[in-house]
Amino acid sequence: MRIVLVGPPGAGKGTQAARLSERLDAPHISTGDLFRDNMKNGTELGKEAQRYVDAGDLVPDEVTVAMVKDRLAQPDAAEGFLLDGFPRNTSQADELDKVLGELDQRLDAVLLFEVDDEELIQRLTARGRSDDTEDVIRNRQEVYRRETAPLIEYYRDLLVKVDAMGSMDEVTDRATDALADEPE
Ligand code: B4P
Repeated sequence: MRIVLVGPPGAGKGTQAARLSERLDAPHISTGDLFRDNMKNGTELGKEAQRYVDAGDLVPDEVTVAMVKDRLAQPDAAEGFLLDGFPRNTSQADELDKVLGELDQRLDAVLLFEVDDEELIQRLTARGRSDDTEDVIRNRQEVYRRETAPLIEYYRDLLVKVDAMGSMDEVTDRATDALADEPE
């Protein structure tokens, strides 16, 4: 299956994508992880991304889209994937449509993870990644509302809502059940 995961920062997209990747035997492709790997290894891409990630802003589309295109062209993504953190705005979604169209592929579902604002802050503060400081979290939430939330309308025909409150196991079960209920 070709699945996109959408949700506010801290909703558990990365957590659930890793688990669903095992259940569905499809690669987990996370733009956040790709940026963090590049930053750790000091690549040109990592240097370019660093200031945006540190501030909680979106990395420019041209950088992000090129990186995702390369990743989707790898052989392990040919039969399906879980795309975590991409697209994050409607112009990235248009680019994804184009890339998939060129490969004669299409998305099967867009999972939307829904969590209360208070719970989001608690999860991120407890994790304490370098971009999990209060100011940066607030900016990421604002960027989500402004840039990413419009994807809910964009993907209305593919949207599968998942209640992402509760334990990680409960959320994985709900997401798996919701996907199983989707028509082929
Ligand atoms: P991401 O890495 O995508 O960060 P995120 O949205 O905060 O994470 P996620 O929702 O996956 O939360 P997680 O599972 O980790 O992006 C980081 C930055 O990269 C962005 O700010 C941006 O700068 C850049 N970027 C990424 N994609 C981009 C794009 N397409 N375009 C431009 N820029 C881009 O969960 C959070 C915490 O909650 C964890 O500690 C987890 O253990 C915990 N948790 C999860 N589920 C839980 C549960 N059920 N109960 C309790 N805790 C739970």
